[in-house]
Amino acid sequence: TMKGVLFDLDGILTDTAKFHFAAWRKLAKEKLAVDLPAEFEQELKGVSRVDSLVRIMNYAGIKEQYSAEQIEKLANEKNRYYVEAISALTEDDILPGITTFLRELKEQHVLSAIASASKNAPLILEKLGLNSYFAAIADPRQIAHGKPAPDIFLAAAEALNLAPAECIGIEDAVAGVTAIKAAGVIAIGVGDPNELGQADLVIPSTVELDYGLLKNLFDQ
Ligand code: B16
Ligand code: MG
Repeated sequence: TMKGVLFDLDGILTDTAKFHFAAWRKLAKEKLAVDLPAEFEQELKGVSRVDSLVRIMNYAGIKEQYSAEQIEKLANEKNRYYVEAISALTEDDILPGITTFLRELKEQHVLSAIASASKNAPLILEKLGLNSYFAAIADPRQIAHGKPAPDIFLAAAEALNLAPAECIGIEDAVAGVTAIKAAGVIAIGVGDPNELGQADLVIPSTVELDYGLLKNLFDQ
């Protein structure tokens, strides 16, 4: 039986991608003299902070000009812009259907955990007022490889004391769906089926999420 649900955060519980991207755009423009095209937003979903910066530098062909320390410093700077932007988040920013779904899982004694690449996950959960629904938050600082590697989903299942095969993972990013499948977990993608085709089930939006849907998928 399904015993746990492993949640991505950005793009599943709340839509923070726009804040991440605005912070990267500001940093790129001000500190790197690089204009990021809108299409780049998609590419950075689920990708860790430093890896995102490296992607931006590679895109601009300037990666070789920066030391690891400078990269670290610039990444911290981006985070300051981002944290400022998300300080205004409230429960009104929870994506549609999520609170009802979390309540339902709790009633059914299915455990929920966070498997996010974001080091800001605890802060965001607190802002959204969703802390009490989660039995565990996997710590991205403790894992060797970010998404698309399976590490963060394996860590989230382990934090619930569950085997990966007892869980379902939910993601909005291509790198995230790849990570879920690599962990041996059943994957639900939220978004475009052409992009997230690797998932076991793709739904257009978070409103679709409910216990019955997950149970059917798990028992298939
Ligand atoms: P931070 P997720 C990811 O969160 C975001 O999608 C990605 O854009 C971001 O760079 C990454 O977290 C790291 O976030 O800078 O806050 O540590 O989608 O895995 O929940
Ligand atoms: Mg995401």
